Amino acid sequence: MDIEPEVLALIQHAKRVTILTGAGVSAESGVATFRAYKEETQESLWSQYDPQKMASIDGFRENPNRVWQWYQWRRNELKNKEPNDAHKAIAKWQQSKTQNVTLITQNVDGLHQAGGSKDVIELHGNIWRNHCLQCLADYNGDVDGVETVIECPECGGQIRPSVVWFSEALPEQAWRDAESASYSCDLFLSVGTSSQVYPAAGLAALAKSQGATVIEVNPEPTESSVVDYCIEGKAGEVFKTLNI
Ligand code: BJW
Ligand code: ZN
Repeated sequence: MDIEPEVLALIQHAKRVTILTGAGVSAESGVATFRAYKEETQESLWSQYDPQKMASIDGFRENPNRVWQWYQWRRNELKNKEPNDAHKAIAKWQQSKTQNVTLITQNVDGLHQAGGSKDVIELHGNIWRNHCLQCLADYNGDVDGVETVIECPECGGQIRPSVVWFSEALPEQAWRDAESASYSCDLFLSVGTSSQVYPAAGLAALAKSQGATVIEVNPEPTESSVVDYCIEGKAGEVFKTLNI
């Protein structure tokens, strides 16, 4: 795959790089994305499941076991998934002595960490963690194979996956860190995200408003108006070519 020399130079010479990743970065690991793109053969999650039923507090209240079982199914699907070239290249890039690289992800799958990234700003939580809906205490018990909602040992409330559902606030510290990394970078790389879900999708505009160049990596360019350059390709292939 070819990357324009001008774009390559921007990537190689930036001092402060902020990367925002989305489900597309895990696609080459075999993880389903939420929204399909036109050449995709794999079914996307939202083409099969209703986000209001599966990823909202109202959906959970209406039928907690249905939502819990959906997350158990997704955890099961994720169990044998491995980080791909994009996860690994980003982790290696974060070790750079000459460039400051901050990683923000919307993904809940933990594959960046599995690929070697130590510092990951997780905007939408992590599917491997659980907490109590009522008292908010973390639940650290083993949930493997558990098919009905667990009661909180502290207060009897319901245990839910520690991910951010629609209409819920993002974790405060993660959001603050993401904003400041976007505000202060000279290159903002948006990788494998449809840029449709806010507030994460607004970070590129924030970076741009402070003078950063915005580069997108996506096999299908998004409609985002703040993107300066799009590298049209799959994240794993693009990062392999970048060789950073
Ligand atoms: C590849 C590839 C390859 C494929 N390589 N690329 C109007 C304006 C502004 C905001 C709103 C609005 N209406 C409603 C809202 C609020 C809402 C929102 O943004 N909705 C939009 C859909 C309109 N946002 C929220 O509710 C957020 N909270 C909030 O705003 O609180 C304040 C508030 C409260 C009340 C009212 C309003 C505001 C919370 C958002 C939480 C999102 N949660 C989810 C589920 C997480 C848990 C779980 O995993 O189950 O997060 S939804 C889902 O979307 C998931 C993702 O992180 C997120 C983003 O998706 P992502 O990562 O972009 O993936 P896809 O699938 O969309 O795209 C994949 C891309 O990869 C595609 O472009 C492909 O082409 C590409 N690709 N293969 C590279 N190999
Ligand atoms: Zn509790």
